[in-house]
Amino acid sequence: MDNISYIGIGSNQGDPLTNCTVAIEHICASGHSRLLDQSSFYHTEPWGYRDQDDFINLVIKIETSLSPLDLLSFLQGVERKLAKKQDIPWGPRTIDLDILFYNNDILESSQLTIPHSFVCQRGFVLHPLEEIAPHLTHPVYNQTISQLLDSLDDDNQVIKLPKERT
Ligand code: PH2
Ligand code: MG
Ligand code: MG
Repeated sequence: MDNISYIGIGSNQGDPLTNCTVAIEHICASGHSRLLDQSSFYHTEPWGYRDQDDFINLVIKIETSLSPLDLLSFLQGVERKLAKKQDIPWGPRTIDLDILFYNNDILESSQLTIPHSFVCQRGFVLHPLEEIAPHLTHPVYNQTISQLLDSLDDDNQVIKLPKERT
């Protein structure tokens, strides 16, 4: 299990806090991946398609023995188990699990792009990521998460929830 990956988690359908928590439980129960760290939960305004409910977002850090593509299919399986519905691009989601980083790897294929293409443009990713990995360096832009957040141009609200409320 010597690969480190950061996963972005989001939900805005049903009970988003529970959906995110259950997704993390699935990841922990897998045997091939271990939870190393977890940000707070964040209440976030929808990015992209605006006419939908607010999201709950967070970021976790895991250790995994899976390759990037195997990790992707595992996470897609968890999304299916939680009955992900995805009719509108950037629209409502029961659960969305995105690989943000995988080691220091840069990977571009038809199935998977790592680092995730939109890490730098989205406050709902950068804020929780900064909480647990401020010094992590983006391998393409060679800037830390804190530096990327400083130059972020996204004014959608991102509100950190106090731990006792989650
Ligand atoms: N996910 C999307 C589209 N828009 N907005 C927020 N706030 N959080 C998300 O996780 C999100 C989004 C599609 O993946
Ligand atoms: Mg997403
Ligand atoms: Mg996704």
